[in-house]
Amino acid sequence: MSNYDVDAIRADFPILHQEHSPGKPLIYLDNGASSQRPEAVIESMNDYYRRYHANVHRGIHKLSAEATDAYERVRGKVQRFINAEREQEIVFTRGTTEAVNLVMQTWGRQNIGAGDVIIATVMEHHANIVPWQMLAAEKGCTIRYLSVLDDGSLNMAQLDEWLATESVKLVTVIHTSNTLGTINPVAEITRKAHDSGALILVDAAQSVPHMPVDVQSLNIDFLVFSGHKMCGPTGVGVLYAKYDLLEAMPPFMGGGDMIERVTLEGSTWNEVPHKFEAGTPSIAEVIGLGAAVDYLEHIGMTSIHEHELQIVNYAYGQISQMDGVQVYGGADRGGLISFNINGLHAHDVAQILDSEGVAVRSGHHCTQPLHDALGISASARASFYLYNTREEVDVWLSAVEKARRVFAR
Ligand code: 7TS
Repeated sequence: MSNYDVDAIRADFPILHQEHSPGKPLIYLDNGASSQRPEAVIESMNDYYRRYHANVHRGIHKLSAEATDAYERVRGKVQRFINAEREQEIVFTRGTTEAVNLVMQTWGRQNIGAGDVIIATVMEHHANIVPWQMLAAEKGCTIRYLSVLDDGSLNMAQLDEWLATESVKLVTVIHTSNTLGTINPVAEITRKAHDSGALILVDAAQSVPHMPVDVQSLNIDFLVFSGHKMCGPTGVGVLYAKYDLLEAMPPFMGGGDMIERVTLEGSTWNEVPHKFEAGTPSIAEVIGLGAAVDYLEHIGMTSIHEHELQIVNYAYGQISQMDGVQVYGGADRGGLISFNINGLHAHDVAQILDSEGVAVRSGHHCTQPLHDALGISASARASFYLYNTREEVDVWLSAVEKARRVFAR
């Protein structure tokens, strides 16, 4: 893309302008775990703390009104960002993990019982497996996991079969795999789930930060993501759910802010979405998330996605040619690559790359069942974002090549 100015984007991120060690620039390729923040996000939080910090939803005074306005404005920004129909469909959580647990403990407990089936996939992050396992232990429901084919795609024949033969209440799927990079066909999966009367929960932790996601055109029931993977702060995430679902769901946590009236005998609940936001929320973090949404929209999610595809297609083309290097997943992918070098543990690979200034994650990336299915215990992963460059990919590739030559047996 001619008008995508990666140098200008990099200039917005203070953390990127440092040397990892003398003579070696920092090359940050661990965006799947957490991205970096532009100055505008950091500054928005500073500004709140310096100028108008007060609690939200409880004060008449000026600072509290200003903080409440800023906090609630972000709900509208997030609504527009994912094209939700109503602002009230946006619930702020601490992150993706908390959002999945919220759905499990409220909608799940109310709607799923013994004999019911939840369809998930082998490539889910633990955050979208463990809560459902907890529900299954409590309710006696069953979880079935779609297997992953050699090209990194989901076994859609299993989906058809289980939807036709089982009492499926929920289909839940990772949108972009944080390990394989696969972008799953969420529109098709949603259509099939709905045709058989099931709802869908999409784990969008690795998609919303990287490409346009439109919950209305996809017709998604529940969608979850985290602020810290999309240039925002830690400690804030989003649950999107259709309004009628939120209305019917019981509260998640009890406490201040989520009530309408409390007596010693009992309580009634505040309206949606406040019913799900008990206690003082992460105010600065929500404000920072709003600045992150502004920042990403200013660049454009389509442009960011195209930039990442250029980077990852180049990177994949190069690394998949290297002898003695295993790459997981297919050629068609979002902006990340998990790999192993024969004869080296992934942690050693990450350490060697770190000594070259290149930050990658190693381990199981919270996808142990997927690693089991791949027959490995760990992998190294380079995950790209809007500020990464082809030159950085080249440094990563030569560090991988060096590790392979010098250390692999
Ligand atoms: N779902 C997916 C797809 C993820 O990639 C992650 C975090 C989560 C859920 C959990 O998000 P959290 O913000 O609630 O922690 N993934 C990773 C990763 O790939 N490496 O470190 C964290």
